[in-house]
Amino acid sequence: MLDKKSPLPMYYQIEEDIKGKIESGLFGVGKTIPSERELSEQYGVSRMTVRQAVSNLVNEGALYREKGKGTFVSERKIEQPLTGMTSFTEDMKKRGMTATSRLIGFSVISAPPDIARKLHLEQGEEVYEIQRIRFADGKPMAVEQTFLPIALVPGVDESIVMGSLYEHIEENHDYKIDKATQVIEATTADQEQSELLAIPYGAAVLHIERLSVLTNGTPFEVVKSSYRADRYKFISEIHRT
Ligand code: 16G
Repeated sequence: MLDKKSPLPMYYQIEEDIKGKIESGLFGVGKTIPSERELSEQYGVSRMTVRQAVSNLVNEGALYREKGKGTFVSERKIEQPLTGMTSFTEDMKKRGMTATSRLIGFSVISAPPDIARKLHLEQGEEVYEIQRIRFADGKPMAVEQTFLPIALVPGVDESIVMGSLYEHIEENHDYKIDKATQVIEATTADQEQSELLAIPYGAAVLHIERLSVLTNGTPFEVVKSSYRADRYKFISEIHRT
């Protein structure tokens, strides 16, 4: 099965082979893969080589280990294109999944300096601070902290943010959402995030900050979110012009 004459290292060939078996469904999601001993016999290589291949796949998120139980196939990551500006609710609908939210914070505060600057507000102007856990088919995907100027979008309440905020903004106000600037950074889960997202403390998290603007040029939201890096990847198409 492996090409011993190939310049590609053995562990790499094993990784590709295991990935192929995951793709084809031969190794099912949530199921264990064969043990190191079995794999080393099947591939005719040392256990060290197998361990390296498996560890790389664990680091990539394709597999996960459970102490004393073995190595399992992870769920496929959600592939989020970095092109259109969509809402969480729309993203899930497109994939045939159901979006739900748990509200963990809803308050009116005077805008912190960085938020006031980004939303072009005067010092002391009030914003809603909304904290939601976003779920896809009941599984936690992200924690979002949203800041919205009250003067621009008055009347937001807890029941509104349990649904789609973008739908509310576009359907209940004379606004059209235009665009956003987004910054994505790598972080690790702190204690709170690990509890909210049901991931281990220190697990990889993608921190995203979005500043969104209406078609009339007014910035209307700052969102700071933490996405599970084991469940999400962001894809961008780039052109060489
Ligand atoms: C997405 C956006 C978030 C926006 C939310 C609205 C990112 C990183 N975040 O989660 O900025 O507030 O959608 O979703 O893409 P909703 O309309 O379902 O409330």
